Amino acid sequence: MGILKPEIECASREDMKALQSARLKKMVENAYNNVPFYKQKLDELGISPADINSIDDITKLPFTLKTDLRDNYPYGLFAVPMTDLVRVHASSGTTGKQTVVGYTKKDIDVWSESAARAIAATGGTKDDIVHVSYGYGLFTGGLGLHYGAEYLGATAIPVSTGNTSRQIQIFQDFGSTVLCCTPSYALYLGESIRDAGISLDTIKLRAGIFGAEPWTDAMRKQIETLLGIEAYDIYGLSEIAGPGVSFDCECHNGMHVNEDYFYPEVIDPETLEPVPDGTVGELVFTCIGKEALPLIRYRTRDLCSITHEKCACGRTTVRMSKPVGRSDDMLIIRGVNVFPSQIEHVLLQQGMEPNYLIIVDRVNNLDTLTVEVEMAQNTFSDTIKDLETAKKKLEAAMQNTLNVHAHIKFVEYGTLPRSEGKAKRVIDKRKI
Ligand code: DLL
Repeated sequence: MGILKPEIECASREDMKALQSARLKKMVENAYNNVPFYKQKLDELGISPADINSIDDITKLPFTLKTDLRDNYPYGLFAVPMTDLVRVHASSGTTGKQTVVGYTKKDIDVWSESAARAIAATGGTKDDIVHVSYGYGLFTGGLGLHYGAEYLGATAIPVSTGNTSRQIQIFQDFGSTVLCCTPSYALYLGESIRDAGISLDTIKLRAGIFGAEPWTDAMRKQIETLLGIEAYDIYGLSEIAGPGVSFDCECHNGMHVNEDYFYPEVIDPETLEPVPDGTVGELVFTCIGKEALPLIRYRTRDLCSITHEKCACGRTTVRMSKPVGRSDDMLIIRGVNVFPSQIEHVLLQQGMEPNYLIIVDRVNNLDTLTVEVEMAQNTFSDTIKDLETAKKKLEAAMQNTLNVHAHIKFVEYGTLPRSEGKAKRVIDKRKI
């Protein structure tokens, strides 16, 4: 159902490999000739673009890390001059600085087509009305699905996040047929519709495309019942493109990777050696179809497995399992990526003690973030008013850096657990 580009999505393994080999060769030349960071890395390893002739040569190439993007902030890894860029996006970095990504016109096309394949896989056509409730802005969710819908010729409604009653009114009045948002927000929307006593007969939604955070099959069933739709998974990360790196088909048996643009590998995060199909390891992508940011073997930190088995839907593209965790400490709170190191950075910047505890929970299907912070030893005599002011200031600073609300709770000096080894800074109470 809904295969947008059958010549690619159902290609034989040989044809796919030939395409990937040609594209890898071209992208390595681009990276080597235009990104000093890659020239230096390849020179150090004694590799030249001429050594890369097949996709199997990819293991000769070095890995790229999120810290490499930070060290070359903001534009240092771009392979094209700024004049060729038509868009930038950004995602959370591990400290105060964001990870910046850029796109040429062709890159936007590649990404839009990738997202369009995901919408088509739900049975989507130009007759669909695609209600986009992912955030619009530096986050890739909103504009990614928006351009995907337009690429398909469907009608995009750029609703963005929040204002739940308005979202529901738009469902009813604009005739939205496909909903795109985080799975936790989809659940919240479904419950709000139920609790308001609104009949599903007044809503035309038939499918949902949910991602940007982990979710379970149990959640899928709940969302499907509450909204009367079929729910599909979509995966992506800003560094590689945004939503549409891989997507769910009607078989719901792993997400099809758009591997003609984003070549996947799974490695053992300790030895960095590739692991066989079916074994969980860290997912690594090489952008073989992009011009502006040709990342080589980018370590996503997402843990999953892949399979090359042909899917019952007819597609032959590699499928990845739902990510089962991360090989770093990144948290995803309401779809926003948060690193504990960012929180620590803000606390120190604001002159606080580096004794803190991050507590993440899910209340009424919405994530909550609380940061317990120890007051300095001499602050016990502060008035409540002073504490309230300090709390507000800290909450504003957190919001600025994290892009998500953190509830600050001051606790008395010396009350947070001290650890003799690696400090346990995060308690995640969500059961995902
Ligand atoms: O979350 C892009 C996106 C937007 C994907 C909308 C899907 C829908 P980042 O903000 O860079 O990009 O976060 C990327 O989010 O490395 C995963 O850890 C996690 N993630 C994304 N999609 C899924 C998913 C967007 N379907 C990080 N299931 C990734 C589980 C996901 N985790």
